[in-house]
Amino acid sequence: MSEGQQDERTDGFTVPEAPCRPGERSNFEPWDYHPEDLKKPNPNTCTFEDTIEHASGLVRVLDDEGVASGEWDPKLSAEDLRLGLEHMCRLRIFDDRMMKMQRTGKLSFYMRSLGEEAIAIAQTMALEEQDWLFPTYRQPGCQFVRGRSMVSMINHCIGNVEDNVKGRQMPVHYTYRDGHYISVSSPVGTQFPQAVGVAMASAYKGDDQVTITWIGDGASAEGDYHYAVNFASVFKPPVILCVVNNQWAISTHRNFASGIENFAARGIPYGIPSFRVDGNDFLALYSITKWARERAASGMGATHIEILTYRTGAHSSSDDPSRYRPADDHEYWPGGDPIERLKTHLISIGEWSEEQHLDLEQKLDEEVVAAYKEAVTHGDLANGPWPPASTIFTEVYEEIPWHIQEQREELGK
Ligand SMILES: Cc1ncc(C[n+]2csc(CCOP(=O)(O)OP(=O)(O)O)c2C)c(N)n1
Ligand SMILES: [Mg+2]
Repeated sequence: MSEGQQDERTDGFTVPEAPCRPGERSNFEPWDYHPEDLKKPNPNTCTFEDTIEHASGLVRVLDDEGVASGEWDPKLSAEDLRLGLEHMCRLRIFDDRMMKMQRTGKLSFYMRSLGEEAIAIAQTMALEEQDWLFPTYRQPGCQFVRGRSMVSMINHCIGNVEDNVKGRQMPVHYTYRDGHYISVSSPVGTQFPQAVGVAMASAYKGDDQVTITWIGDGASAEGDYHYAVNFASVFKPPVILCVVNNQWAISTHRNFASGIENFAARGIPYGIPSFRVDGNDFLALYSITKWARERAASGMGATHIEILTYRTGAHSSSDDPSRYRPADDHEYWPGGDPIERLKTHLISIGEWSEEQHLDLEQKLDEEVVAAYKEAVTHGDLANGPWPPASTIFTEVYEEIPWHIQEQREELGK
């Protein structure tokens, strides 16, 4: 990708400038990465030196015409491919409806995964059921793969009496214990060191759980990222460290978060095998995650993965990206759209059709509408019922500290 605008250098330091601003023409350079370019190292012996090319290249399976090839092709069954497509479509349609709910005052806030659906879906499908997921707010899709009901997700977004976190979290900051999906944190980045710690505990206990975690390009500028990667480098626990480089951190371009364009390469000096993967290629994401899981499970330690993608939608329902980037920027992203790419692939191998796709979309839309109707039987945002105020004081501390107890008594709850 070329950096169009000039960084500003003042008083001996540099202030990065985004390559493209509203009204300008997007200038992503076309990708010259092909599925055959990068070999698959042996996960049980691979060292960081074996991945130097992978950290600066791009692991891909699907080419621009939807043809799968190369060593990273996971050779999934048509059934699994269709399931992946279904979950991605489910997430997109769910997001679309929920965003409309937010716009009509039925939810207070919302965040979509638009353009990034392949990440949570493919990567969770590539893991085992017992594995731990430490997501950001941009990977709610893991929960569909792990079987969470949509009604339960909507109950949380509304904050009604059936919200499993009883209104303590913002909407889309899900937690899903049965699916080993750890609570999304509003302060970004905290999940990275926590995930490494949990993976260390798994190694210590000798259990068979692998941990995966994601962090955004922006949040990877925080200390949390660097000390998590350092702990992973030293203790070599079974963890998969993913940096989702979607080009933006709200209105801040990714060039504010790293002095080098290549986020994957930051794992190399830590001695961790590091890969850059096409984040809109379902098959490549599945494959690299399977590889990293196998490596982790065999006691070889961490894998560091930069997932190269583009945040097609706004950061959240509170953001207006047309203020800071060209409105049609996503249309020029060289990785295209993850759903279209898997759909094209399935059609090209004779395992899907446009008609089936339309039927699927209709079925999923009905599923979302029915789930919303059921959720509001447990209370809506305007009228409740909501969790009782007394729950502010319960279920956080095992023993309530005196100052919280004092506040509770003051409130008379
Ligand atoms: C510690 C902390 N700092 C700032 C914020 C405000 N904030 C929320 S999301 C965000 C941008 C994160 O961007 P990135 O890490 O790239 O993730 P993305 O939203 O692109 O998935 C910021 C600055 C926060 N929630 N927590
Ligand atoms: Mg980002």
